[in-house]
Amino acid sequence: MSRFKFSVGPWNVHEGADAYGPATRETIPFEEKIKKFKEIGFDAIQFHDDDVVPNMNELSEAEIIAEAKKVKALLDRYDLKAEFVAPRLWMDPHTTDGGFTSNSEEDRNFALWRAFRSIDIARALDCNYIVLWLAREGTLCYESKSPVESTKKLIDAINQMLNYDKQIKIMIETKPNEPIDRSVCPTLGHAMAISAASVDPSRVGGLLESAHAMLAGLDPASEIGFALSMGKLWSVHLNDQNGMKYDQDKSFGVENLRTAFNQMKVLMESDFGKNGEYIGLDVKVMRTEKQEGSYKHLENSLKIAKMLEKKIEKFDYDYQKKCVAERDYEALEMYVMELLMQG
Ligand code: XLS
Ligand code: MG
Repeated sequence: MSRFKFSVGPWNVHEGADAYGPATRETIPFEEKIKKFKEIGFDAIQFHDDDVVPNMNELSEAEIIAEAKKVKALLDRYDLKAEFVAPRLWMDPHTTDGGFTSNSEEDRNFALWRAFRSIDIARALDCNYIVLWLAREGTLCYESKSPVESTKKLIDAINQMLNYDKQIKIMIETKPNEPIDRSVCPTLGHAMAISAASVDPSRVGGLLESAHAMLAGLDPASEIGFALSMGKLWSVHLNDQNGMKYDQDKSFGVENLRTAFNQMKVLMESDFGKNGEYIGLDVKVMRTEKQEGSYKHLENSLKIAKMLEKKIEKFDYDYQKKCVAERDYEALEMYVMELLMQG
């Protein structure tokens, strides 16, 4: 048993296509994924707006809500909650040059329309959290947008969302690059500043994805700790990453075990989850995996998170204090390594 509740998104089970090659596995129907997530031990589902209502651009606002209610009934059937809804602003022809910070006013309005619909969908799923992964909010050609104006446009869009619905809370999922070259909001420090500049800072927080912090050259445990210190870490996407290259979404802990240990440790020390927060996984199975292995990375990541939780329960804080008092950090480091390597 874990002290944490865990969440996952339907996109975490995918067909294996990448930028250089086609799918390697069959598509698994939505309901089958949901059923399997429950069996594996997840408590909640993360959604993009069009995971819930696939053809939403063609539907009226009332039709979108009606469709979302069908998904709510499906979740109820499997005793699962919705953790958040995120507008998928990077896939649409309207947002080729970004959404909230696009140079086109028409496209900015479309992005806001999708953000408002995401709020409606979240409400229909009985959930108050919106995630903004700001995939294309930044530049490909640096001189095409002003960093000052882009930041103001982003804050303005967030304010409009906060005013649209007084209950919703927005989590900014930061990432420094990919698909964009330079992001407007690359780290949780930026997210906290945007929160402070918004009309209601108490409703704007952050979501840290381990791989995204590593892509910014930062330690994910420190990013988590920074937002926790402000009471603004409302979710995490645990996964792993081999260095500063393309976003890999590897299973949690498989590349950087000590870093994974320290992410779990800071979450446990801060009693993360006490306000109902979930530990989210945002992992992808390898492209080489066969159809029957489509969920292995989720099972493995959950197992690793829970094994680390057990390790941290054994962490000897008295010994840590003694090492700190004697400034014997070599001894402390070796203690951590032994703890990690012992069976
Ligand atoms: C992509 C993001 C995405 C978000 C949800 O890198 O992690 O999967 O978590 O929009
Ligand atoms: Mg993510």
